[in-house]
Amino acid sequence: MSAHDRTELFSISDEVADAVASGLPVVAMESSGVAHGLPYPMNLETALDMHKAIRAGGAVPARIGLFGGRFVIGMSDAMVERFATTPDLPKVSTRDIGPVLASKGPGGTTVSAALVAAARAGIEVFAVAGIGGVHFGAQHSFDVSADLIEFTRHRVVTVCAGAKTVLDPALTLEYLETQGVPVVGYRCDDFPAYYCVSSGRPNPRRTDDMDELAASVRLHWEAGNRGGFLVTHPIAEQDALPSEHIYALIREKQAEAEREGVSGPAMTPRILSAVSAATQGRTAEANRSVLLSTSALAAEVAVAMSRHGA
Ligand code: PSU
Ligand code: MN
Repeated sequence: MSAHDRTELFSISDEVADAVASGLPVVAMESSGVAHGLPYPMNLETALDMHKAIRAGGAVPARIGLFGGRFVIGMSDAMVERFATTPDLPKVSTRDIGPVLASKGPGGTTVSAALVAAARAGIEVFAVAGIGGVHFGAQHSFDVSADLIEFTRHRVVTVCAGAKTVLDPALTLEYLETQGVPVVGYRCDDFPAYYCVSSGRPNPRRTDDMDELAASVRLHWEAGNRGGFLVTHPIAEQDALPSEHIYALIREKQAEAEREGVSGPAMTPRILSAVSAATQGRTAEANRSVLLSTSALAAEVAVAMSRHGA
């Protein structure tokens, strides 16, 4: 059977399907960040370096995207390159899945849409630099990422450096608490903020022990919970950006975008690219660093999870 005939809708690469079937560690990733997160060719190099970091940690990388009317789980390097060079690749979050599949066009999955496919494929660990969450001013805009909703729906562990710096960390953590999604800092006290070490808020919990972490996840699920689990770990200190300066810049860029009428899914990419321009690309370097470090940690988590059985 070729990699593309396993099912109509889910095209799982042979390597990923075999690893899942054998209980070997697999780490899933989104593809929206490949298209919208970094400039070419840095986006391509970083995406492929994430795959290498996951392999070096002993797990199989599974990049997820939409292509030709299917969910592709375990995108080839060539397909990643295609996504990295497609201008205006549609950003696919949960609500967009059906329409973009029907269009048969390509789509970069956000964490939300990629989690739907990862769970369906039986992948238990997901890596991303910064999750989507509750935006500053959400009391008025109602802008809450679908990522948070999908964390409540799937038994997948997401390893991240907290929420993107454009988000309100306090409101994001409140939402996760309400929905019963555990947030555990691995060897860190503070809930990180993507390219800043700290969001200024603590992680609700911390553990320094990988086996205890894997056991916590298994027990969360064995107890009957159907949702996900967040593991956080910050960007390396030497690559991090100063949080006061970045938060001030983000407030300024969000206000500018709002004045220009930007809203909805365009908001996150818009603020991130404005901040990147204002920092002469320093956020791009930081983004690369944190994508690689969360990928490496996600592989460790996947290895520990597979030791702890399904
Ligand atoms: N990385 C970026 N820009 C992005 C994203 C990642 O540099 O836009 C995507 C991620 O896939 C994340 C999503 O899941 O943005 C969150 O967007 P929203 O707030 O619209 O749900
Ligand atoms: Mn949004």
